[in-house]
Amino acid sequence: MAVLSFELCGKDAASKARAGTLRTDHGTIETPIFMPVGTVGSVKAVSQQQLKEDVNAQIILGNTYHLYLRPGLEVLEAAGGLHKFMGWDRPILTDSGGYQVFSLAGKRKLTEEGALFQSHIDGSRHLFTPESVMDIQRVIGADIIMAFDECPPYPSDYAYAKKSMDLTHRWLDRCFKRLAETPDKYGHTQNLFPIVQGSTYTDLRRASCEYVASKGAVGNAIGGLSVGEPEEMMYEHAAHCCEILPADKPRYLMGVGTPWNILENISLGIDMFDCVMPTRNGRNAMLFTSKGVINIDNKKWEKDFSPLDDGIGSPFSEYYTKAYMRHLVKAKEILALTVASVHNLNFYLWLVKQARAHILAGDFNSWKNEMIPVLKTRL
Ligand code: PRF
Repeated sequence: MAVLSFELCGKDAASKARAGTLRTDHGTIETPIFMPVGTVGSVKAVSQQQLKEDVNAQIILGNTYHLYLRPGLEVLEAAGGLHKFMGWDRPILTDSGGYQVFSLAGKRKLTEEGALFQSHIDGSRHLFTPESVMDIQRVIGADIIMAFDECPPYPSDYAYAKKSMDLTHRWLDRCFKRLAETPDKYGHTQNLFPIVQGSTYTDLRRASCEYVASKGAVGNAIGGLSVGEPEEMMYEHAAHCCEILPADKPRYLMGVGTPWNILENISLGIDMFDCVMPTRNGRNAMLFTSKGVINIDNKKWEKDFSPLDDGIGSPFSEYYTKAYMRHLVKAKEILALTVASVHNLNFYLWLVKQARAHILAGDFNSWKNEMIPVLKTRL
């Protein structure tokens, strides 16, 4: 059908923050946006109904690496793609697998051709190439698909970072070529986002942004940040990349981050985020709220019958109390995982919605500066 379009609808007065509308064949996304992570075609502990009705997620993320290994392409193709398989008719983005190969797989080897790796599930051997990763993402059928890249670890020396970035650029050309040679499979358009790399070197980041921008993609991503470097360094590189990447295209900062990371990066001109933090930390008894961070394991919550969070306008987060949530965790009830994950996602989606409203009102920057110390408070 139609390629992704992006329309800017407002800008903050005192920062680079923007509000926009992203249109895909599976619906519209209001930016800035946070995308819940549904690695294997499931946002862990959260049902698709809850994602729609409680969280109101506008887009979710899946992982090529995991979906390729399980359930595998035969099942996904027979299902008619991931949207149908999981029963999700809103937009989906898939990460390309490069990052997961390096963080999860057993033995792996990088060559010009691609990445050889051993499955973390059964040890079987596989080769991902830019071409195969495009073909796999065609079968999965996400609305936004990511280029195959290498995310160098932090710290990386300059020579390694440059070699890796150059390889990512050559892989990017191969991704675009393969995508152009293969048709959309399921009647909706799949949109390829290239990924900027360059580790923590300003000149490499510049070169990578310029290379990526020259491709004229409908959206661009920044990878290789939030991999252990100091937060200030992440902001510095994100700001630099935002200056070079085209202003009229959405910018996606991959794998970020804490609530305050998200607000800071919005102020620099980032539009899209994903992170396992709300779900993973939720499963480990950490709750993000509009008043600060809660470790629900703590005895201080034992008889606190106030709502998880009454500041985000969410009936779900007002329904359950802190004392009850603590009890679920202590009793190791599986409901604890769901309540914590749904609440944390509610909070993240509330946060970006507030950010958008403040951008449109023109007072985002002062709101952000007031919010950040509150969000960082340990309750
Ligand atoms: N590349 C890809 N996915 C990613 C990253 C990356 O650099 C990151 C880094 N924060 C998260 N997810 N393909």
